Amino acid sequence: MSNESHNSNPLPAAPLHDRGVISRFRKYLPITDATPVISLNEGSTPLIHSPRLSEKSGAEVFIKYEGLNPTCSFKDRGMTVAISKAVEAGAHTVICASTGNTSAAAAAYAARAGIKCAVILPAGKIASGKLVQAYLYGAKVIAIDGNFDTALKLVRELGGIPGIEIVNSINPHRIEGQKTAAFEIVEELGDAPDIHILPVGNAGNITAYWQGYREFHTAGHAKILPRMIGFQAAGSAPIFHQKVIDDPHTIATAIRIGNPASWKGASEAVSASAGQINIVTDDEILSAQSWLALNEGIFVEPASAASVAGLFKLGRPEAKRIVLTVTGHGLKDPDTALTTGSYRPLNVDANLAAIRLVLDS
Ligand code: AN7
Repeated sequence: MSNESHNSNPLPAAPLHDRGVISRFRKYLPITDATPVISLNEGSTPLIHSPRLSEKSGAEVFIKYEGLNPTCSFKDRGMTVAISKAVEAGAHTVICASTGNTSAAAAAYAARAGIKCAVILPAGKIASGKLVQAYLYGAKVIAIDGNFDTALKLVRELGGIPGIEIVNSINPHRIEGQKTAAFEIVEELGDAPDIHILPVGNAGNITAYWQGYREFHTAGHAKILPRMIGFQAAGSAPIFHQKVIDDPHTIATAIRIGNPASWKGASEAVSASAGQINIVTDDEILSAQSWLALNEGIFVEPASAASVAGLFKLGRPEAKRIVLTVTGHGLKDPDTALTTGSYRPLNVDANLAAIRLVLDS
């Protein structure tokens, strides 16, 4: 076949092997010619207009659907940078504490890089979809009798060992990668939104988005800066209460964190942007999760639904455009939905008449 036969293809000739956030935003990232790019084509997630949330809130509402990253959470954006830099530095092993999604992303990118990965997790508190990812990607899965905060403390102590790199968000390369979500939003909307809402756990993501928005503002790509509004689960809300929570609890296990590593970054984002840290209850989270699936066809995990519950709590805030980040896919945690909802199939006889009866009811 001659080359001419492809001339009708309208797509630009981007190299097929080079489409992740590092290649797209290289000049804003700590990447040099010496950095091997470890990527799974993360990023470029859909920014989905939500007619029903727009109607309810009186603003144009868009959902940044981060569950459509390669490991089904926003963590992939930071992990491509953190693992690439770890390989550049000669690491043979990466390690992280996690409530689940970070461990899935670390394990996948380590597999891709051909290095080892160990993850330290609070025993019994990891959603099944995340755990099975860590196993399949080949990580050493270490479960401790303690919460995320204890796991992170242990990981910090392991970080001094040569050849071992920590890939929690205390690693600044994680934040660098995660800020690319803000870049994508500005690219699509042509500016920043008036308000950006997202769930807050360890507070790395709110820190990263704020950094991204500021950088694109400074570069002249965005005229405005958004108010950053973060939602914590009511039982795991150290930033909201301004004190460490020793025994955090919430059904949204991803954000079951009592002493966030990026507490300072979140506080800065909130005060510099005239934003806020607020809380939503587990009941509000669960009903927002099913509301979003039912009304917009978007299934997210409980922690991600904190954004939606948060917008409901804000009501009709002063804003023309609002972006909500939903951080992880609903299939990460099918068990919570199945055990808290009252879902069961309608069992009928295997004949048309019986099925028609159900359809008509
Ligand atoms: C779906 O995986 O902390 O405020 O160890 O998985 O940046 O911590 C996960 C956090 C929100 C909170 N939504 O983000 C981990 C972990 C989902 C998450 C958060 C997490 P940060």
